[in-house]
Amino acid sequence: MIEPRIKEALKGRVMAGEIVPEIDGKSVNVFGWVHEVRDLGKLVFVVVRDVSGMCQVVFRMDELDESVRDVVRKLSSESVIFVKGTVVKQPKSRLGVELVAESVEILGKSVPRLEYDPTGKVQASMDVRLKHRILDLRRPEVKNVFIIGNHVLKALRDFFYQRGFVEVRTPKIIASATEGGAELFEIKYFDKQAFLAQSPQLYKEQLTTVFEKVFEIGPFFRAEESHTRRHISEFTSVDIEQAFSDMDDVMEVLEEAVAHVHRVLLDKCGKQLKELGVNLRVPKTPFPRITYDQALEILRQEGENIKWGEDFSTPHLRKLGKKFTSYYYITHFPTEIKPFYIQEKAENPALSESFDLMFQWLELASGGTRVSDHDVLIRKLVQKGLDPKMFEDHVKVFRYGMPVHAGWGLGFERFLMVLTRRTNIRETVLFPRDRFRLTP
Ligand code: AMO
Repeated sequence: MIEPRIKEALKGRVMAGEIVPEIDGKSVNVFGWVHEVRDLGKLVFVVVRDVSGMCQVVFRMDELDESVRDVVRKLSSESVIFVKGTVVKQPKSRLGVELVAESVEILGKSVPRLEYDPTGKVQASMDVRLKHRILDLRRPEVKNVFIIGNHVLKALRDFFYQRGFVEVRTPKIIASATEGGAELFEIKYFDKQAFLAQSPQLYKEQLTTVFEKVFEIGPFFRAEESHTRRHISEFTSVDIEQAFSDMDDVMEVLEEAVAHVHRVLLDKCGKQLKELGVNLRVPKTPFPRITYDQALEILRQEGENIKWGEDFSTPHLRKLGKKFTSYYYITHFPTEIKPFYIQEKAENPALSESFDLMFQWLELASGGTRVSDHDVLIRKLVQKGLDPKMFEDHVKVFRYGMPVHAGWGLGFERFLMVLTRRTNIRETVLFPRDRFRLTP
């Protein structure tokens, strides 16, 4: 229960970000966290932070009751407080306005000394930041990444709904691997062995026979041994799959979705982008497309010695990224390096109807036209050394009428990295999980 007195006061709550010179003279109630205290003796300045932003509160100690002064002296960083006061225009101060306090109450006490400084004044390593993640998240620029992420998710959903996609949720506990066995988390499922899903791949394909166009935004799991700035063990995949479509159709959906997200962010997140120092521009569609062969040729001209059929390494992609400075597609990878569910090119089965969406050097999404023929699927499973019997629940769907279909999976965190210009994927996850991190 909230005390009736506080409940009443909350009705008159004004957000810190709404304390502007234009409301000079107004009596307001502010609720938030103590971001910073500067004690100048007769004047005590307290920066109060809430979800909307920050405001500066000034306590003119000489004019306040002893009981209020007592509380002011006890204020510690990150305590939750309720301040009553009057808005006063203050051209000299940074925000041009102050809240002259009449009273203050501590509603949630914080320890006198925090293990981590959420003002961001003290530089901290990524490890230290993640160890104290909840305090780190309170830093405005850190929080901004997630406010933007929130708008990205909504923009994507709106885009898919508008295009007639049905949102689906597929199992995260599964019986066999879909994206190769190496990166699979094994779990105990009662008396059986089970795995955490790496992607919704097989389910989303099957569901095109019900809903034609499906999308899913959900958590997926990869036992990533590689400890890099772009790999995490639990990531969010944005997946689509659509019937009666090939790779060109879904590449159009992907680039338009990406452009739509940029437009929405420019409209809704100007403040957050500015605070992060991001100058976002809507990318022109269609995005440039180069084939695997063309990319190989470019790299060879740069002196790289890559055999046809090899996947590109990070140094290779970094070289390509110097030439392609925004979004672009690499298409038609060798069949050998793509999963069993990707369709081969009819006129050259060594190449596949596949694509990756890149931003400079970073792979953001991959997708393609899928195998839709039952016998081809069996052949491809066998060629990859997989036992079709293990995939019977999937394979049988191909005996019940499977249309030509295509789709892609976009790594949400990597996309958010690009949109917010972060260089480490961990900055885009509230509580990241990686090879060495399982808490907090
Ligand atoms: P893929 O394995 O390429 O394709 O994954 C798709 C996208 O998901 C993101 N991603 C990751 N992000 C962070 N950490 C990871 N460990 C991680 N692994 C993958 C990447 C990647 O481009 N089923 C196919 C997609 C499809 O064809 O529809 C798939 O999973 O951004």
